[in-house]
Amino acid sequence: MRYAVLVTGPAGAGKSTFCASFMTHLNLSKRTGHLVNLDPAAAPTSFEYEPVIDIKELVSLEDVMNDPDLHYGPNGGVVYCFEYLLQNMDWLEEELGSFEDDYLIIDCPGQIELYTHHPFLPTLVKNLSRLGIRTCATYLIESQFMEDKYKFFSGVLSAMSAMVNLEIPWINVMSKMDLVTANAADPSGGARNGLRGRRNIARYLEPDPMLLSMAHGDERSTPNPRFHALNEAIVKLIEEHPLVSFLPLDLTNPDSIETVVSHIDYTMQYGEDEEPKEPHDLDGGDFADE
Ligand SMILES: Nc1nc2c(ncn2[C@@H]2O[C@H](COP(=O)(O)OP(=O)(O)O)[C@@H](O)[C@H]2O)c(=O)[nH]1
Ligand SMILES: [Mg+2]
Repeated sequence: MRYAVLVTGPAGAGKSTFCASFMTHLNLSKRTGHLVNLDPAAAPTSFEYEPVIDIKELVSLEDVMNDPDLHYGPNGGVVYCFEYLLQNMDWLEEELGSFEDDYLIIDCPGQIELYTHHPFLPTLVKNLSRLGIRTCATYLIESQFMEDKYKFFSGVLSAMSAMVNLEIPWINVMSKMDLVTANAADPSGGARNGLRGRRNIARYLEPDPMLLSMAHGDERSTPNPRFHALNEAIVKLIEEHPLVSFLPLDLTNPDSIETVVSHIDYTMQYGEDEEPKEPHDLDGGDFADE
């Protein structure tokens, strides 16, 4: 059985950093993971691990932007790269073909339109499942989103939008929790962030829609009364569809990585239908070299 974990989320959420920690964690657990880079704009030096498959070998943002016939800026250029990959799925299939019992960690690009309306991810997922690869997705939002209720809820809505577009198991992750832990220990930093203590953090990890309709006088952003009805409607939507909760990820804490990886394994039912090997080996009488 082959497995793939899509690491998704907005730009700067910590996807590539998480992919590297994920690889390290698998190595330390004597498991093998393979890194796949699908970000055509990834910096060449940003890889702690060399990807076994790299979209940049098919098409890179740099090449597209330097192509005098195309006239693309960075955003149009990235979208062009996705379209190009979609039209050349046989390339990906060929690259994937050489791996049998695998655990792929797929580092995705951060363009938000990919998660709201572009067919890139749904098509990618369809192709992975056609190839018999069991796939799940993680969606990372950085903990700084919790500093501002409105930014946070726009993050929740983007996660929901990405989720409903992909019919695969899905795990939301609140990344960079090391920054929150540091601030929570420092009372002035905590207050500056509007995050006072663990109880408040819990209300973000299991999003409490009431956060949105409550006015805090000391918040940096006070709600505009004109948006009251809209906020109420969003609160109702989130209450009626409690699809989104977040697993905290603190890369400075190995237990935290372990917890997130175990949720990923569980959601993909990793290893559940691997054949038990010992009985066969014993029957064959030759188990010395296994
Ligand atoms: N403090 C902290 N910074 C992080 C963490 N993960 C990533 N970063 C930083 O956030 C920035 C974006 O990270 P990157 O992994 O490139 O994000 P991507 O765009 O989602 O791939 C980089 O400067 C990282 O060093 C984290 O867990 N804690
Ligand atoms: Mg990245």
